[in-house]
Amino acid sequence: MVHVNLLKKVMYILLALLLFLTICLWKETRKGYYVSLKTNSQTDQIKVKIWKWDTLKLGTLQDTNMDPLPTTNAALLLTKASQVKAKQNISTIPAENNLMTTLKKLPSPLKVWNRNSSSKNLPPRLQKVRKTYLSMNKYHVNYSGPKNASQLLPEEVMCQLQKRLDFRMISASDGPFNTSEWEAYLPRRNISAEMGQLSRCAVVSSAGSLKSSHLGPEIDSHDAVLRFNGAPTRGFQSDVGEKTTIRLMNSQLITVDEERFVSDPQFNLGTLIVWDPAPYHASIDEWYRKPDYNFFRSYKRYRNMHHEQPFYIMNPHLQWQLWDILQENAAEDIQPNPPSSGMLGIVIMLNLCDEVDVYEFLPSKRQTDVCHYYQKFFDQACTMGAYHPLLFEKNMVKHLNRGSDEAIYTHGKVTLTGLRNVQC
Ligand code: NCC
Repeated sequence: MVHVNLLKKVMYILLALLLFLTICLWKETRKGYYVSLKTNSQTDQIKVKIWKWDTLKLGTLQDTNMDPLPTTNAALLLTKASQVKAKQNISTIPAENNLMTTLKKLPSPLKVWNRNSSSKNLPPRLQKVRKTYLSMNKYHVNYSGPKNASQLLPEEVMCQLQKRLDFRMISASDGPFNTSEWEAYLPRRNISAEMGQLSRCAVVSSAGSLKSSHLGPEIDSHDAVLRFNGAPTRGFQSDVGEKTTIRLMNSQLITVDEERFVSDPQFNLGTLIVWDPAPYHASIDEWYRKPDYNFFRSYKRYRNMHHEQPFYIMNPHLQWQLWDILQENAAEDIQPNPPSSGMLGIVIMLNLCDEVDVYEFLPSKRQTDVCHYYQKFFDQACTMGAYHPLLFEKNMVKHLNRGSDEAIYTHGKVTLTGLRNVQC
């Protein structure tokens, strides 16, 4: 009898402990980036993600990559001051502002992305991952150009993007694709002719911070919307909208998840583009012989089923042309791996549209450790990068932003000028 009572007590204690841990975990999922510094050790324990194209363990981030911005109420009061700052591409609201009395009464300052974010401010584990990729140099990068030689002005960087990026997709005239078989598979029209001249476009990152954003109607108000990989709209319309004009996918998705890719109707909408990591500055022949993921079979399978849907293969040169520009403008060595789908999608839309709004690529006030808005797993590397040089991509996008810091803070929104409107 004594034994049974003791067992009961132990079970109650264990149940209470389990309940406590569940509540802690739940609270962690709701926690924003701005308070995450205090909880690094907790979040470390719940890291569950394995990174793409590799199995390196990831870490937490620290908030030195974020510039201070006043809290929402104060942000309204400070709009003018920060707009001036935004024009100057300096994110910090000056402390000497006479609204400081108001600010003092508000909670500690909140932040937006700092365009000079350094890998030194990443948590040790992410720093280690970056270093491992640097020494691994899987794609044989032998870059010898300038590095942050002189920080270019935003307009100068835009000119670099305009002049040096080749936006052509693979066509039947490209080396190994020059066969009658491939000619039958590849879309006949080039992508610019297919899409036409677009005015206002939206790029929707897959970040967890889109959850509860209510940005859906705003996103859908654009002429064209680009989404990534398997990011769904169904069930998330109020936060991410439902319009999908272009879906950019990595080759891993369509190869590894082939059955889902060919059967899930969400992929049957809009124009599809697939990209695959290629060796640094490799010829199309070299890459074709040894793609990172051999996605050609699943590409053909999908094309046989949906021949009317435009489906392009990205020319592998684009990823490294973009990478070179990212490296040139970074103050340190960036991961020698291709840019993320996010950054590639941004430059595709810059090429097709007059103006591009990018959502939650630079995190808003909703910043969270939840990786995607459509899944429940935690990984701060989704935002800060591990395999992809995301940190440096975000620095560049912040540098190019024509919008205000408030728009980043409230909407996670960055506004960029389309490349055809850039005077070089
Ligand atoms: O996660 P992913 O990206 O599909 O996200 C698309 C783009 O959104 C931006 N993003 C995402 C999450 C977040 N918290 N912050 C962000 O800024 C990034 O710019 C990102 O590129 C990819 O780039 O293709 C990636 O793909 C996934 C995965 O392969 C696909 O989702 C298919 O399942 C990779 N994850 C893994 O391999 C585990 C991810 O590394 C990069």
